[in-house]
Amino acid sequence: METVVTGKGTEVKFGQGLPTVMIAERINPTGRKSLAEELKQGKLDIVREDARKQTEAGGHIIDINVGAVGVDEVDMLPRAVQVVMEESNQPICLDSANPEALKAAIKIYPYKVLINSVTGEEKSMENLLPVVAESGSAIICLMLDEDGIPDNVAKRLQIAKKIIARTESMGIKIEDLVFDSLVMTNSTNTESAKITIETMRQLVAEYGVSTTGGYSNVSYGMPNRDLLNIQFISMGIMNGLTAPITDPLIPGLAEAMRASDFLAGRDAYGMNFISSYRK
Ligand code: THG
Repeated sequence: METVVTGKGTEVKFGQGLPTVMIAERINPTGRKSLAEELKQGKLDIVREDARKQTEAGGHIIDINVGAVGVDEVDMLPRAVQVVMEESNQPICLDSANPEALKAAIKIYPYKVLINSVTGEEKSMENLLPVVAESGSAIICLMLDEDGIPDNVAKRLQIAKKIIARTESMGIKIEDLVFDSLVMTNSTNTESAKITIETMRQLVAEYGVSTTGGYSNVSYGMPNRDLLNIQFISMGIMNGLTAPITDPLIPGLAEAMRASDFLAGRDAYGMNFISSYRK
């Protein structure tokens, strides 16, 4: 099973057994005052620069999140998409909780997009799944529902199964679903990272689906976040993580991911690993 998204002349494929793909997370004003300020003023210079830098650093899919207080996402998300398309041929991931903003952005993107995200909430599925079915997009599925984020593996899996059943009944292909088993900071609950990985492992064992997650969330509130993020992504890769949402500018991350792909049997004969050390 392969998930495919596209940009101008570019096709990005990911899935179980395939090399891990990076969804580049930097276009996101959360925790970034300068970007939040710029977006509020209707400017997109940082967005443009981040699209370029992340593409150069090997980001495969560019996540675009313009959600901040004082920003009209219905206006700004399509404008940000336009700017990212000018700087990069990589496919994009539309990161918004606003269905109208997602629809407006999908309308102007002429390739196959990854939508971020639907949840197991009735309202969310009603709003977004018809859009996915109609536009032929792929979509990230968060394993939470009306009761919030479950603190255990079984409930998260139950929500994933509900989404699979619903999408199947609507003719949405399972390879267009990318499951997020929910990454929380491990600083407030040291079982948190383990629950995320165990949920993913069990879902992959049963369905062979593609997976993602905001892997940088794991290190909030901790020193040496880059180290924690790299380690957690590596652990994810051995357990079926196919496309983490992360910062491609983290020094050593791309190398660590290639090492993990090789060790997890996702890089036949180590060809990618070896060729990255040839001149
Ligand atoms: N799942 C899905 N989508 C997501 C998330 C998820 N999208 C948003 C988020 N979580 C993933 N993206 C980020 C982006 C940035 C950071 C973490 C996750 C981050 N930023 C630094 C901070 O806030 O301290 C600032 C970085 C900088 O200034 O350079 O940590 O879980 N589907």
